[in-house]
Amino acid sequence: MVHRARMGHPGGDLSAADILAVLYFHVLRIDPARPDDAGRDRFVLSKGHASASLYATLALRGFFSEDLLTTYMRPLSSLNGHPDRNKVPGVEANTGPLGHGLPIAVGLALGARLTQGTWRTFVLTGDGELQEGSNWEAAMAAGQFGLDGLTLIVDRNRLQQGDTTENTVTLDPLADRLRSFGWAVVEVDGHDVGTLVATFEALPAAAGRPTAIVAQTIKGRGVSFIENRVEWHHRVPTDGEMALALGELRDPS
Ligand SMILES: Cc1ncc(C[n+]2csc(CCOP(=O)(O)OP(=O)(O)O)c2C)c(N)n1
Ligand SMILES: [Mg+2]
Repeated sequence: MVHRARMGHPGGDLSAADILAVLYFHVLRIDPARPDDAGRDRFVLSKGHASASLYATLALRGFFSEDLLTTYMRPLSSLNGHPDRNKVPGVEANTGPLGHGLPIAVGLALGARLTQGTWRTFVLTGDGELQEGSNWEAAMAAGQFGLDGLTLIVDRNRLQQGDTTENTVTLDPLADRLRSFGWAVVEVDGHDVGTLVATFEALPAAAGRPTAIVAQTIKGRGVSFIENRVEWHHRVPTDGEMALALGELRDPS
């Protein structure tokens, strides 16, 4: 999709892909035929620049035709660079400006409690994204309200747009920081599907607390020359790189 559009964020797409697959194919109680069902689990992709990953997942899960993916970021396509809930079935919140998904998710989780709703709320943020202060205000509120229907997944790939997170604004000790805000925190390999499944099945990690899953990931996961390379935050593959990348993704050996 990124190759065709000549735009996008392949590094962040690939680091989140395994998490999205586990969520949409194993965890979320959703029905692609009824994307607005009142009782559905809510998932907010806060790192909205990984829209290609979300759209591919939604299409494979049956929310819309895979053919639509070829229109990614074309003028008048519903598949914009940043997801729009008014245009794309299955998209829960308009995101892209970083730092807003967790505040929205806190509201959704609190809404479930206030209306006796049965839905659970999940939100995926980047790690660099956590440098936005709005996240910490929301994290404080979630801890205060004891929102154990809320799960934050942090895509902890240790890279942001131009450098490592730790060279920019240090996030560590991230797990301890979240714990000090009242969260139960689990640290996992964000590409180990078995571990991710077991972690989601054991939610909430502690009764009466929101859960944060700090998912250790590799930006650009699955393509050797993209993995851990900061420039691939928003580089576009050449035709040759595209063929190499697809070859590696099809045959990881
Ligand atoms: C408020 C805001 N500032 C800047 C940007 C531009 N931007 C898009 S992605 C990105 C880096 C995000 O890094 P991270 O959260 O670590 O995401 P990932 O590594 O998973 O791609 C930036 C600065 C933005 N989308 N929103
Ligand atoms: Mg990152």
